[in-house]
Amino acid sequence: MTRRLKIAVVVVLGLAALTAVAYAVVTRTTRSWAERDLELRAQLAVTSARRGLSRAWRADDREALADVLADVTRDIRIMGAAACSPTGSSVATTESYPPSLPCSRLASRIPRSALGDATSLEPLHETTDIHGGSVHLSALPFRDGSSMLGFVVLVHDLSFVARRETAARTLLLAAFVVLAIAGAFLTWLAGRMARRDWTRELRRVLAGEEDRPEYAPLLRDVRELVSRMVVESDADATGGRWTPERLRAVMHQRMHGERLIVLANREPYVHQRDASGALTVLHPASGLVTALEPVMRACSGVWVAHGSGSADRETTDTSNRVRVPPGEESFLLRRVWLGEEQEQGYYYGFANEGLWPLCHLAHTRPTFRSDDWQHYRAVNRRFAEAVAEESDCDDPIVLVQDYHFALVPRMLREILPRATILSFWHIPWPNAERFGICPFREEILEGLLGSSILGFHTRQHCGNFLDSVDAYLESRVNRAEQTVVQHARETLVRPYPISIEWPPRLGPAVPSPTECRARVLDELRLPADALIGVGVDRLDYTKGIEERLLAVERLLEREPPLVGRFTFVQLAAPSRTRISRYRELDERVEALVTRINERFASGTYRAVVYLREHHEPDTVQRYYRAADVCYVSSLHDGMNLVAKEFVAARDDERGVLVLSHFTGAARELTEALIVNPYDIEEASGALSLALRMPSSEQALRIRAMRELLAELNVYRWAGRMLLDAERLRRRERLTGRISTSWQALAVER
Ligand code: ADQ
Repeated sequence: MTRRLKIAVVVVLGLAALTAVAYAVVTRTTRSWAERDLELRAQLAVTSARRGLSRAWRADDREALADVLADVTRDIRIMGAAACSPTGSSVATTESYPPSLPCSRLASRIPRSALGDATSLEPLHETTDIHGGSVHLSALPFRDGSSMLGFVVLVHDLSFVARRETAARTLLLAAFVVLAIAGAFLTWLAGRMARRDWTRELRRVLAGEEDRPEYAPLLRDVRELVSRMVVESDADATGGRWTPERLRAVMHQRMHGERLIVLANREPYVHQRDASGALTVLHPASGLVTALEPVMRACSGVWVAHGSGSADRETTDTSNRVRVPPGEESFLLRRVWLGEEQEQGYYYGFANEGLWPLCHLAHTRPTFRSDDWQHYRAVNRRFAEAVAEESDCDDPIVLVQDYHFALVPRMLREILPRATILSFWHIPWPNAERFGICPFREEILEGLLGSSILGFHTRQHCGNFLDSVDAYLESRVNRAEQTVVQHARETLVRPYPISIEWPPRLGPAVPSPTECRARVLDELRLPADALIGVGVDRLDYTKGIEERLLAVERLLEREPPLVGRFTFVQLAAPSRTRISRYRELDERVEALVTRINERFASGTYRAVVYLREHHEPDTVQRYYRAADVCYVSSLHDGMNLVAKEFVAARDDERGVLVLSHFTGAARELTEALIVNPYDIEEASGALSLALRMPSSEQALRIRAMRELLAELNVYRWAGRMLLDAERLRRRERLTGRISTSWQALAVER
């Protein structure tokens, strides 16, 4: 049944019920009015015939009495009348008086006072049925002075009441039909007029002739849709899905082949010397690197990052540069060196003990120290200068990445006022109230507003940022356009949900899912029919690793047959271990794993296999491809690329993703089993469901998610930002609005 039909049925049923109620009320009221009317009429008829009745009754002249009664019954509604003695014997009746209502029957029902004597009779009025019809009878005591002669009975025909009721019912129904038609017509008319007015208003607002705040959300959606359509139409121009080739073409055709400069704290390749002294290259466990590295391979350019590896210095040239990826060498990595104290204050202190917990709702208190802030500022300036050194023109395109560099956009704009600065905040942005607890909030906001475009994963994070600017800065926030104007310069604030490369770069080195499974079973000494769950994370308190393990424990508790058969493998790369909160998490996870394993121990069986170390991409892929279920349980996460990587790894269309509602990914991967990670019962239920899910359903879900990832890949993420930047550059060039104020500001300094 369609929604409209349902509404119509409900309305009709409602009207019918209303009519039935109204009908019952009207019938009852008409009847009681008619009865009351008859009682009064009976009283009146007897009173007017009182003299004749008294005379004939006293004289015991029954014939005369019958005549008087016959006079009374001349009223056509009175069927008959009778005069009865107090004891119930008939004194006189009219011819038409119904014999089924003898005086004797009525006498016993006439109410009397407690005295019970003949002087105490009281009137009786009632409606009764005779010969299939309804009559109303009134038995009225009749006295002559102080002596009670008896009672006079008047029987009224009630068929006129039935006729009145029928008339009232017909009238009521007609009134309802007329009202319903009139009501429907008026509603339709009002709706049409309202729609016409609304459309006119909306057109005026869209044309910019009127400013109506209540239309702001709608306008924002329309504008975003239009800009998305423009991007999509650009897509058609160069063709289909976003690929590395298409991204490269955008750079060459639209950005005139200008080289891209990426600034990120983490470098994509870390050179290390292992214990034996051999040189190794490590791929860091970082969502940012996972996303940005394919973009750089496609576009080339230079990646500016902190050189953190033990062999980083010896592998760079005199300008602190090295070509990467090893063997491919498609872009440059420029390393910036930081002293121990600087790294401590800027990276561990301000970025990871201050901003990280500030932006994640994961119950860890942010710590802000002014020393850390000084280091953060100094290091941001250092990186801004390094980016400027890497720039070979005065209007480079710079991609500033993440919360480590909130001040860089403004610093860079002071050095290069014409630069196109695209900043992306990889973690959530908190609401204004929470952001307000940061003692350096104004400087951070001002820093970010040096960007041409500022991107977040979700619309909600964009909204939170605009609210924060509104609350703490002197600036003009345009919510409809999603822009902020400060120092006569505009920053676009937009959602660009990040993703992974597609097609996934599994490469020949990664064996088939069957081989991966066989290898994992062998490595972990598991039986052939084992069920495998997997979790892959940096060891971070935002990832909900403890909650995940508790859900595994609960699963085994509620489903004992899984004990000995289900094993959960947790890959956890140690992260930020110089921070006490991370060391504490490390200990707690270790203790939890031990407790769960002891609880379900039998023979060599371990419920949880905890692989606490960094793993190279091949190993991570092997576990993704071997697993029956992957559980991503973040308590709060910008996007979470592990969820997307798992789906990408399953080209066999098997495996189930259980995904926390609090990740950006949950908005896109809706075919995953979405759970609240805090709700251990719900999460363990989802794990159980995942392990029992038929392979046909697994395939349907994974296929749908893979199709989505093929469309919304990281090349599209970068492409959309670059196309927006290109439009901005074109507009600025055309209108000559390259900020003079910033130039002036730069000269002043
Ligand atoms: P991260 O917090 O790093 O990213 P995520 O997006 O899940 O989180 O990426 C983690 C990456 O590290 C994945 O590529 C994963 O394969 C890898 N990894 C995890 N554990 C590993 C291990 N033990 N060994 C080796 N590799 C491991 C931040 C934000 C996210 C956002 C990304 C990208 O916190 O919300 O999705 O940036 O914007």
